[in-house]
Amino acid sequence: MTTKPTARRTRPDFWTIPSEVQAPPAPPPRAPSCEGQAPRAPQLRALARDIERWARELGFRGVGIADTELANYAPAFRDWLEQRLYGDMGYLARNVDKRLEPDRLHPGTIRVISARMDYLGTPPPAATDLPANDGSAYIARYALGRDYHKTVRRRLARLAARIDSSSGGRFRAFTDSAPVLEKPLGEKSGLGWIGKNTLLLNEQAGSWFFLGEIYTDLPLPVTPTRPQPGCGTCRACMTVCPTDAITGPRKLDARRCISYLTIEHKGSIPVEFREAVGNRVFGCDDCQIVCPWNRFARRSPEAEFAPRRGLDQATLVDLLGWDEYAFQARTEGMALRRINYEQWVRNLAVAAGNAPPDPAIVAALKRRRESAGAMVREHIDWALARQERPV
Ligand code: B12
Ligand code: SF4
Ligand code: SF4
Repeated sequence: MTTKPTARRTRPDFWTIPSEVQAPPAPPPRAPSCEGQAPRAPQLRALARDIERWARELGFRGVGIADTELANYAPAFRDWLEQRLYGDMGYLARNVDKRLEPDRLHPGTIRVISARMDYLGTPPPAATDLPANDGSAYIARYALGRDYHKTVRRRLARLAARIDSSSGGRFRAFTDSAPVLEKPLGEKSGLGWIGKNTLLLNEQAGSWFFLGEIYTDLPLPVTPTRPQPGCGTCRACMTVCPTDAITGPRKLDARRCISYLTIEHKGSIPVEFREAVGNRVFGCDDCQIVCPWNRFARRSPEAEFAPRRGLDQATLVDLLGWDEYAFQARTEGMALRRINYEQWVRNLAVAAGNAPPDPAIVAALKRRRESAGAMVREHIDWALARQERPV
């Protein structure tokens, strides 16, 4: 067993707790810990149980611990990169070794604690509740409330602080912010399986949840994994995908995915995909809406994920009415800020071109056209041509 000082250390500089986070109350004194020695197996088992309890108290609905061996996932990941299915997301092709070997990202890491936070801020949709071109604007459910990066990171930091004050060890918390293979790590830690739609899902909650991780050098016991029911013969997500982005089970051509086209992609949305984008103006949920396991999903108890400003009911005319100032003001603190105003109007224009003819949409498009740059203007012209075509 390696000997590790457990005396109070100065907090390592890689681990920053957001200023709004108060240090959690110190937990009650724990089982005897020999000063200056690494925790023993029974203590680590007790700690793993405590971690699960603390995580639940902090709003995580599932937590698991895995080792860092990701070699099984490497061929699929490298193959995906070699085929350049990541489009403009060049960051995915960088730091590959750090993704596949967690201790290269955070030296000393031997365990990863994965945690799941449910985000449905509206009642779970039925499999038939797909977005419709009826003049409404569809925003993916994960983005209707507060930016999850802030919420999940803050809670993970609190969880890490709690573990630290109880046990020592080194920690680093992530959510969607670093070269981390979150879904494979979640699968390894027993939080579910990676479905054919490439998302992590499980039989209790479906897939409407975020993932976050804490990397640590504590030799915590790994969560025993049990057989998962998996997707079986279902292919509903592959069939429903409007752009045929799921090119095989667990294989996503991101360049075709509406989530990529409306969020990650900065330039023009290729004309071949515009009709299929429908009224989805930020992200896409179709491959989750139809997933039979999402029948078991529940609304999230997190008030922070409740829809803001009625955005779950927004119309295209409402949103086209926002100038840049309104966009900045009304999306403050939300994941919608992942895109800029130019992308926002671009996406609205595509949705407007797919909406039934409506003079109010035409007028709103023309108003936005006055101040639009070349890329956005081309999308607006495409939309106007479709709105004004003879019936
Ligand atoms: C890049 C990215 C995207 C891209 C690409 C998506 C993708 N499927 O890769 C785009 C922009 C399209 C996207 C969209 C969405 N995303 Co996203 N995204 C990410 C990000 C940053 C990286 C994912 C990644 O590494 N992709 C690369 C591919 C190759 O990896 P992979 O799908 O995990 O593939 C592995 C497995 O499928 C497996 N595998 C495949 N075949 C085989 C075969 C064998 C034999 C084995 C062993 C393994 C195996 O190995 C592969 C390699 O690791 C993660 C956060 C993170 N850091 O992980 C969030 C993340 C995956 N996204 C998330 C969400 C919520 C979404 C959306 C639902 C948002 C929306 N509503 O619009 C959509 C869903 C679209 C979809 N069907 O995936 C959540 C998913 C939570 C969950 N329950 O799984 C994450 C985890 C963010 C978070 N912290 O919560 N996303
Ligand atoms: S998010 Fe939409 S476009 Fe992307 S894979 Fe799922 S159904 Fe297809
Ligand atoms: S829709 Fe079917 S195939 Fe797709 S992830 Fe859900 S269970 Fe798996």
